Amino acid sequence: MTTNKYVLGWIDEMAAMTQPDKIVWIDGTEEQAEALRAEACSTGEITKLNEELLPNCYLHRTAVNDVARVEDRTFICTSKKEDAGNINNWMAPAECYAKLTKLYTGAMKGRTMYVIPYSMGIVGSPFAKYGIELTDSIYVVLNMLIMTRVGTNVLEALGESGDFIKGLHAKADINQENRYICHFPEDNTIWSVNSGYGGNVLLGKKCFALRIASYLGRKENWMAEHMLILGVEYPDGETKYICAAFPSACGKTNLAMLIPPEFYKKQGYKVWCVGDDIAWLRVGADGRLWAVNPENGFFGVAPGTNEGSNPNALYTTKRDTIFTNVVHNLDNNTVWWEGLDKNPPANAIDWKGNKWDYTKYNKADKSTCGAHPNSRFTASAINCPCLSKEFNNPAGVPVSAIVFGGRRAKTAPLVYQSTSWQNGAFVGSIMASETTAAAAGAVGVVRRDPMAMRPFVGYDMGDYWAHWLKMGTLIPNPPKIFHVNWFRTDDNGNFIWPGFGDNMRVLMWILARCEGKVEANITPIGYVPNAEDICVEGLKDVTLDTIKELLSVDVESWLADIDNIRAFYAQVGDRVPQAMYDELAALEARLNAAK
Ligand code: GTP
Ligand code: SPV
Ligand code: MN
Repeated sequence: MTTNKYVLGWIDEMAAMTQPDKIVWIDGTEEQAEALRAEACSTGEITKLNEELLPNCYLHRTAVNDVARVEDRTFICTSKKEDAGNINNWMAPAECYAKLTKLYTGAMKGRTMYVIPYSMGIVGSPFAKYGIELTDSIYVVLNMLIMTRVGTNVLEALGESGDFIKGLHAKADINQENRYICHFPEDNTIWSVNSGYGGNVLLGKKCFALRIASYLGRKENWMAEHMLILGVEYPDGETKYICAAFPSACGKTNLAMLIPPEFYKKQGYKVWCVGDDIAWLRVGADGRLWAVNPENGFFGVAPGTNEGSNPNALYTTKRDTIFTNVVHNLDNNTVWWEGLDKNPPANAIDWKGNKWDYTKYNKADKSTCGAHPNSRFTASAINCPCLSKEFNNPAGVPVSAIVFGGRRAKTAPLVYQSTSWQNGAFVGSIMASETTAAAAGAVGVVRRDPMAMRPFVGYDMGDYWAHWLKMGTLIPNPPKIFHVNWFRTDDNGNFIWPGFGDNMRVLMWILARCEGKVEANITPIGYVPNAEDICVEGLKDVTLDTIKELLSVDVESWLADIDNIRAFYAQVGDRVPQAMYDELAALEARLNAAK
């Protein structure tokens, strides 16, 4: 398939270590993919679903101990510890290579090593970066075929160059004690072992397109961010683009595919999805920031996806999709998850592979769920009904606004706008969110998650903030920066804001601000809308007073947060830019003045 000596030499070396029985090159053809699906079905690795109801769709269950990213087992292996920073786990490269070599040695005996040449971004475009993943999992191959651009054309585009990301994945025995997700940014290398789950093993995604890419972006003056990209088309046909960074399982896929409320639809507004998880951002020749989605599919959260919350995502999963850790409905050989509809299947298997009794389901007890809370669908971008026509544009789309957001029951208002790029970067640096099932560990605990990148920055967090500030000086016409929170709750713990499609109402205020078409109130934290400027037309339970409540800035709770932010900055350490401390001091002073 290639004569590239860097590729061939590296594969020889990895094969000598892992000792597969055979090596199969993935060429990107449908024939090969079909043969692999058949093989995986024959071994029970995947199950073919009802061809009439869900054509070309499959179900897979991962090991019970292997259902989410494992942040405590994820390492950034730079030669100097301080370059990985205090927020990342670090291991010396030599030590890590030695430790993992032991785990990889002979790990593919009796198995096949698949060689997946893939591109993040459109093959041949200036934005694109290439990778090769070696894996012993057909499930990984089938997912990578959906999530990235795979095939011989990648090898052709790579030519004889050694500029590619070397990814090695072995399932080994899925032993969580020996699970490691390790990044060697100085060697363009990723080693993953003892997992078979999503973000741990689809190495093009978080490992490459965020951790390694953020490291490269810092060196090359661009940005790799955990952001969705969407376009809002106005009735006159013009489209404005927004990037939004929310932590894992906090609403990126949902926002990226939103269907405008009736009120906007009637006027001719449309929303187009460019990406739902990762954005690569560069300064364009026109002085604006331009975004591409380096992925080719969606690895989306299944629970909660339904006809009301996200019909576009649901439609996208109706064909050519791999479902992971959802409920198997045995009556019609389809799938189900909590929040799909009100009819849980009576004859069903849960995500662990056991018979599932839906009558025992209790919302408050996650262990009674049929689908794992982090169960996912892997679906092709081309099957998405609201996919932007710019999806395959190698130049990307120009970004008008950057939006940060998280899950905050209190404190953060529905929306506010920063006062400058620097202040916006500060707003990103102090982001916080309640943890979700997307990563192993406790759920619902507020933690600081700067720019939604805490688990994904491939270097020191302070240096990452400095890079944000530097990018501000390199973009003559930068996007405006905002913060949103769809998750404020009332005293009974219910969400106050309806969210989902109605988030369009907030996006319209954001875009109006970008165009200087609407005034705002300056508060200690930034610009907050006049309540009348958030359109509530057609909303049942939301009045002007509700909006006022959602927009209120509680000075005391913000002040209470300042100490926590300061402690977090101290934890990030010496490389926190002075400008961030200046912004923090200025925020505190404004809050005190407003008391
Ligand atoms: P990753 O793929 O993990 O990076 O997550 P994501 O940010 O794409 O999250 P996603 O859109 O899949 O949302 C995850 C969860 O948030 C689901 O349970 C949704 O139902 C819920 N959610 C999304 N948008 C909203 C919203 O506007 N309001 C409320 N209340 N919940 C939402
Ligand atoms: C996330 O956790 O942010 C995801 C899913 O998008 S995973 O690919 O597993 O990281
Ligand atoms: Mn994500």
